[in-house]
Amino acid sequence: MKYHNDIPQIENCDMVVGIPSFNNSTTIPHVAQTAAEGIRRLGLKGLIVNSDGGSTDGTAEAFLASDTFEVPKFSLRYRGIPGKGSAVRALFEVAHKSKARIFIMLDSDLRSVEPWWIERMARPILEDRTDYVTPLYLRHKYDGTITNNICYPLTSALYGVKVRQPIGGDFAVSSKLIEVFLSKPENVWQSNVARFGIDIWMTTTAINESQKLPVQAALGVKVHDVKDPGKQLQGMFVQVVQTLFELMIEYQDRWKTVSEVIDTEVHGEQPSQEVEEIVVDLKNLKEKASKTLRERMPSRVSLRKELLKSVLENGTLDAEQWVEAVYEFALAYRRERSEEVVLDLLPFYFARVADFVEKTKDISSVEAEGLMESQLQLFMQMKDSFKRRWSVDT
Ligand SMILES: Nc1nc2c(ncn2[C@@H]2O[C@H](COP(=O)(O)OP(=O)(O)OP(=O)(O)O)[C@@H](O)[C@H]2O)c(=O)[nH]1
Ligand SMILES: [Mg+2]
Repeated sequence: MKYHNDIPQIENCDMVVGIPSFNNSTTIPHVAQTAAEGIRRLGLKGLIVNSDGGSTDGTAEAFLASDTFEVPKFSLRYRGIPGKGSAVRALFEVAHKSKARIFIMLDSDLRSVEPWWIERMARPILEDRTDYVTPLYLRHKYDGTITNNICYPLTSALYGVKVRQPIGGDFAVSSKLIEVFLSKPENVWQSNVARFGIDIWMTTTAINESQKLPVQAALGVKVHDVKDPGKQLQGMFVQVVQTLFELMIEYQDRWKTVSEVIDTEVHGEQPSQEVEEIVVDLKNLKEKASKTLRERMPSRVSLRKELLKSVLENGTLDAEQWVEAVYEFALAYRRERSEEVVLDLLPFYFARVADFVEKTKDISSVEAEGLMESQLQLFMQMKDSFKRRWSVDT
């Protein structure tokens, strides 16, 4: 079947704000209204589009009923495999059709979005300084554990640009980069990119294929619907990490030439806001790490005994051991190209988070950021030997 979204006739405009959704009826009206106010303040001709996955709670209706004053809007039901990425792909098509200079993506469960976010994200593209803007949030030290332990340090170390929130969900993209995204082969949309892999795919593609560096927009705190890590995080972890590992294969000729990491420009001042407290059940997390490993001893990856022992006996893994494990799993993934390899990494990830929670229990979120930086340095230090092994490993 030829892929095709039912996109209505649309007039050309300057900016499209796209909102993917699945059962977000209580939060989406606020996101739509805020986006409209942001567009109005910029004085641009805008369009707000919801791409829904077949919500049963009246999300599309709630979106359409929201007050976006003079800014037009419509809601579409995307085609393709169910997932955030398929929803976003349809939004890329809308942006392309409308000839908008800027596409902005906002998550539909956002509570902390403000009208000024639109200007913050759009300005670097309006000024032709970049093709891609990532969010920079103030986050609690225990929030964003997939970002902190793998997406941020591995992406930065591999490709040489520090992007603190590569999978933050709120992005701005130039029309030129939208064309690059839409030119990718159809099979991309049969993979985890059609699900939660979309964010890391966009960011990695932007870093590698845009002539310009990304810019980060300071957006303050991110408040959104909280998920139950035990139930919902596993699927997301696999989808994100498998996509990341796939991209390592695709862009191997690029990351192999990179041996330094540079800072990424931040647009705007971070407002002074307090982050909400997050409580983690450390004992439970440690038990979960060792239990998951007992149930799933990795058979496709050769790991030093100390690493296994640390997870099995303590339910923790220090930063150095974690970096070693991640590189080892990346090599195994390249050999196997199987989701099973990524599932095998889960207990080590739980153990890494447990170790981080334990070591940072008495320090602030700002101080904990220092440990993330050291972890990034470890990814950089061990990259050389990883690269050598990648080159001989087939
Ligand atoms: N259309 C569509 N949208 C989705 C789907 N899954 C998620 N989304 C949207 O994608 C955005 C991000 O999803 P969330 O579930 O909030 O995930 P997240 O905030 O990245 O992840 P956490 O940090 O773990 O909460 C939201 O706007 C969702 O409504 C889907 O299957 N279809
Ligand atoms: Mg969310």
